[in-house]
Amino acid sequence: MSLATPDKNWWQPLDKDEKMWLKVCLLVALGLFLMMPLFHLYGKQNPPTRSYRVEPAQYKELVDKFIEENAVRDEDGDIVDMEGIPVVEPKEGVKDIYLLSQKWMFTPILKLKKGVEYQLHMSSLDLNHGFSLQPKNINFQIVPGYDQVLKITPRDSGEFYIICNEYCEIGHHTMIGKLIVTE
Ligand SMILES: [Cu+2]
Repeated sequence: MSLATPDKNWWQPLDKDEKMWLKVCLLVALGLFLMMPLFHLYGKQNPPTRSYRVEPAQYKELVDKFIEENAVRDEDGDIVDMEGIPVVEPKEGVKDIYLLSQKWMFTPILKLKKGVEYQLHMSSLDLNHGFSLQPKNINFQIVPGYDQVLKITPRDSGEFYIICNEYCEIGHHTMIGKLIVTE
């Protein structure tokens, strides 16, 4: 009956029920709006608050240096011949740790200690990538040209997978990294 004229003058002053529902909607909207600043102040998962402009090549140098200084073995267990993805265990006192994403891998495999606070640097060499830590509910965007620093303290030990959740061309579905947390 969309062609029929409404049988009431709907633009006349609102009746009691309508006013009540409008107030309910307004309160819900305000509540959701306030969640944003509250999550920022009290939430456990917040976006990086530090980010810097960085040239991809420059960032690659930082990652290479970090790997060189801290690598323990590659993913196949080789200690000397590091052809695979290196496993990096930050030395005692090293707070700044680096993760590089590029088509279609994450380097290195980070081996962290439970309960230790780190500054995780993330950037990309080529396209936008995603950092989704499984099976945890952590999800960030990795953008080329920016070094985004995330303060993290692992609370659980085990092996976790990093999945790229930003489509990055043909090999996107194979882009999986690993993060190890030891006791
Ligand atoms: Cu990707």
